[in-house]
Amino acid sequence: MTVAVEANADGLVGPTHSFAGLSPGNLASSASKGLASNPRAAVKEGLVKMKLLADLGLPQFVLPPVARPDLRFLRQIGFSGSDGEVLARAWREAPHIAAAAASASSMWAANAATVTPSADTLDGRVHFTPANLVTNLHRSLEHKGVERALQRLFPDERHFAVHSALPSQPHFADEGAANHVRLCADHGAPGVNLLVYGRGAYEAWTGEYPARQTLEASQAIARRHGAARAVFPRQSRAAIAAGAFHNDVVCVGAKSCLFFHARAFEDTDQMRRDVTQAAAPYFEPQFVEVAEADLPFADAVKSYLFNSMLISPPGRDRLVLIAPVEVAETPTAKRVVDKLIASNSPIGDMITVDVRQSMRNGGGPACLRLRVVLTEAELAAVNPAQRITDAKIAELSAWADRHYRDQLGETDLADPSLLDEVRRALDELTGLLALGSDFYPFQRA
Ligand code: SUG
Repeated sequence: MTVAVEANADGLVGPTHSFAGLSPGNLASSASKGLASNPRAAVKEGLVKMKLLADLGLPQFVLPPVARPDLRFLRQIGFSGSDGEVLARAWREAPHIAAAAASASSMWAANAATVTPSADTLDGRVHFTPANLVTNLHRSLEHKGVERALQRLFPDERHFAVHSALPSQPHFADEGAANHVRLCADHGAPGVNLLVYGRGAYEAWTGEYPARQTLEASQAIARRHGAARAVFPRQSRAAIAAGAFHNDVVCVGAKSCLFFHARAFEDTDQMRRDVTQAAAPYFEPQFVEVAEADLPFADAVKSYLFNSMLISPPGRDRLVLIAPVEVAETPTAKRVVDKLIASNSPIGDMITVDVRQSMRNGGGPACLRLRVVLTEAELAAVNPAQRITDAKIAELSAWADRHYRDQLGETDLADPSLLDEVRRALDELTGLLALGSDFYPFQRA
């Protein structure tokens, strides 16, 4: 068996981080609509989490934000003139669209792509498909920039295959790794890939909130990645109706452990059978199911317990939850974790992180990271300038202090000087992360 490790690439929060209420069915996003955000605090919360993971011994990388506001998109829909004029007209005539064009939503790297590690692919490379995120306008604007960012981070085609997104239309609605869990005995050993979907492309969807992933999208990804041992469980309709817009809001897995709420899947028994069967020659899955009586579904969504990262740090024999502080503040969720730690479950510890700025938009610790299992040779081929070290954290914090505002309301988003501020910040970032001086569209113009 090849030895491999779990690495994470977190989305760096962009300077336009805001609360625009852009995601129906994401209860936190709707509840925060109109609040003033704090981009500087947001980017720092993310950096603290990245440093924690690096200190725990997991290779940690950072993904640059996509450039916002998206001037190309605004021009595509008919706004013209200088960049300043385009923005001013868009905010005046179509504020909802202007807000979408300004969103810093590429920070949620779990939606950047679906990743299949080399142990599970036909050609022995790590495969990435950027998510088309077609369900929400603001998110549908991310995938081209994300593809470019992934090419920079994983540049060596002998090890990595960075695909383009699936066709951008509702039949192939795809939200990336937020709907993917990989189970295995060891990271380098053959894994079972759960690709969780919300609806079929050809069925009528009558839910109040959108189901963001189709079965057809998940199947297409498994096919193009040459992914072995793929299973396709269905997310429960009730979970989507109650605010679980991605499966990673109610389920997380690591190694052979799948930790999930009893209401996460449409047919839990079927999911258990399919996963057990696919894993059969290699390992026995450990299902840690949390009952409604122990954790009401609303508390699961409020606390984001299942949006914890579940990691296996070197030197620890049980898994560790990297949970949002909201878990410690939600008595039912806290009790569930205390019980798991005290018993001899696969989960042996919890460390909480404060990512409240992201949480207010429905993004917990697991949303902020793209998990990538890498062998030693693959790890050596990743862009080293994007690796998180203490020095990189210090550089990025100082950079954020120089460029980020500590308050951003809707009127600030329309402020023409914000565009210049953002461009200065991103231009400097391309140097800090060795992305090249033509990385962003505004640098190529
Ligand atoms: O797609 N929120 C994101 C949160 C993504 C969370 N990711 C995972 N669960 N993996 C979304 O709904 C809100 C932006 C706003 O309302 O301004 C937003 O896009």
